[in-house]
Amino acid sequence: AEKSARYSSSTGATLQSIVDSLRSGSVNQVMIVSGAGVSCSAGIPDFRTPGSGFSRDDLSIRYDNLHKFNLPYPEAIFDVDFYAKDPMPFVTLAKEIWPGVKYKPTLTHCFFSLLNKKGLLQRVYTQNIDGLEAVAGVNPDKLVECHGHFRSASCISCRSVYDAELCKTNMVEKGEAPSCSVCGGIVKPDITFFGEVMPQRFAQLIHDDCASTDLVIVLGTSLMVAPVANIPDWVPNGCTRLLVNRDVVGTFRIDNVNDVILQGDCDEGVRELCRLLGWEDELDMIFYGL
Ligand code: CNA
Repeated sequence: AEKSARYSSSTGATLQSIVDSLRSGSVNQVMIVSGAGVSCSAGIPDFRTPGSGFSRDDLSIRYDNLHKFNLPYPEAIFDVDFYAKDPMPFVTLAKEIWPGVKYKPTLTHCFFSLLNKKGLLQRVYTQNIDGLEAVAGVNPDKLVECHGHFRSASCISCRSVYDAELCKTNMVEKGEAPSCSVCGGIVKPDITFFGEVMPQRFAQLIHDDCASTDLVIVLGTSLMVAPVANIPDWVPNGCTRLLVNRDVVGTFRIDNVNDVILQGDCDEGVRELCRLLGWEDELDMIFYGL
């Protein structure tokens, strides 16, 4: 794995100042903003990393069954109009990533859980739909799954609720999208596709959370999908922002006084942070105890 390559060299926030403020308790409302990169080491590809993403060639490497679908572009798999015409690419993916079926949380998910356990977690805003935050032990009230989840399902035409267990049986065991018993439309789990409205929970919490957070940590996201991409810009002026990512993304800059950047693999960055905090053993206990 890559070593975390860069620390902020500014006169403002540093990795050490973050460690000190977490240790002293002067920072205790930590907001996490995360994306597909935090699940890569679990074996779930992200959208954009070459060689492991959702491009047609990459899909054929990762998923035996997906290459035959000829997705016109990677995001089509989460496009509601595309799904209406051809549900099979998403059904095939859903079969793979349905929470509890195949994948286990990463060290980074366990870090979220550790913050929760220590009473320092304000909220996790995740763009992921793999459910691995909850599997790692993050409390449901600390979690905002910005792009939905697999625990409920509905018809994309008339919005009637469809039994989530039945949806799972259809998709995971039979490999097909169920039809709505009310209108005959196509059903899907309540994963927010492009062109759909986000879960209300996001709007209910984001304003107050941004106003009261005292540290935002952004991990494993390209910050390219709004509105989650804008969260790091909504925190109060002077709030420290830590980025743990392979790429420098969004408005993070090495010379911003409030920004600290750990460029590289997020599991490595999280381990480094926990080592400095003296939390490494507890982190490993959660990870290896799962
Ligand atoms: P993205 O656009 O694919 O960006 C991922 C980011 O993470 C990139 O900047 C990568 O460089 C970085 N990255 C990749 N691996 C690592 C790693 N090991 N350590 C550190 N950084 C890494 O993904 P986003 O989440 O930003 O895009 C938003 C979409 C992708 C959301 O709507 C998701 O639902 C969707 N998605 C989710 C999953 C999932 O649930 N696991 C998987 C693939 C896509």
